[in-house]
Amino acid sequence: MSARFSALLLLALLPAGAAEPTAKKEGPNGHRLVCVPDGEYTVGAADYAPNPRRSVKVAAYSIADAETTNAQFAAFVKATAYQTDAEKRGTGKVSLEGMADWAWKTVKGADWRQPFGPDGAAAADHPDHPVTQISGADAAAYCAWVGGRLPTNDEWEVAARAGASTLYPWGNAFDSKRANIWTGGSHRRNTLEDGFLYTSPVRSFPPNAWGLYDVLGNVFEYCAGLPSTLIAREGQERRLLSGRGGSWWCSEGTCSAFNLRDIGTMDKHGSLANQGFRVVFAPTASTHEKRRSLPKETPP
Ligand SMILES: [Ca+2]
Repeated sequence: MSARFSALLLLALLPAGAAEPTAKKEGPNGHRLVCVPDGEYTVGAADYAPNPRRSVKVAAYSIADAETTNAQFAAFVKATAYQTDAEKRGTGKVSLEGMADWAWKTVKGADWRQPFGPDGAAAADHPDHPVTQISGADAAAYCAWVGGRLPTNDEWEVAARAGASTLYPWGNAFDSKRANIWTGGSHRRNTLEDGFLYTSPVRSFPPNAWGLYDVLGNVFEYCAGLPSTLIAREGQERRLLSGRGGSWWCSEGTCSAFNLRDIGTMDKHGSLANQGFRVVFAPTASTHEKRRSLPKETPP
């Protein structure tokens, strides 16, 4: 076999999307970015109609290695005086330990500053937790301010998989030490197997192979658009956005979407204590380039 032929054969055998992200870059407003090279990647799951296994092409992009935090959202609000949907409405939806499975209640005064209402913990006391009570519109507004946007479903899944074709980034068996979900038979009681009742500080669990934290659990992450496989009624795509990765509220017996294949749906203007987001930037985003366009109030 000639050396040239051997080299061609080797190239043909390399899997799609073999290029891997290099070192992280510092992005604006404290975001640490993983740069994903353009290429063809495998997403979805075999014999799974809502998200079938297929090859997708994505252009290069950078994605935050963590969910957007209370501190990062606070910087946005300080600079812009932005009011979230929950603040305008005066209510947010809350689920607490002791409530029945699937039960959520509408709480007056529950918004990103007080995700569980006036009687609950204040976001200001948990700056490194993911911001919640964020609607899709709120998430998009933050992304625009910081010079980014919400990920597409393909972008989210490519980065969350980091080359894995399994149900979880680490394999096919769930491991409660690797993600913050709801552990226990029901929402009446949480066994705290993963150490956290509600949200956890971002980066509390091991990252995936490309260095992304909390791709599963902690908060549901908005993605732009709604796949056609999930549109049950005409016009739903105008009202709903997709959400990925599950959250602290997700349990085996309720929302079991804490995996790489399931795609949830969330109301664009809904505000819940388990909804947050992760930002995507152009591949060239860097601290230097982006900070010049940010308001002066942005912290270093
Ligand atoms: Ca938990």
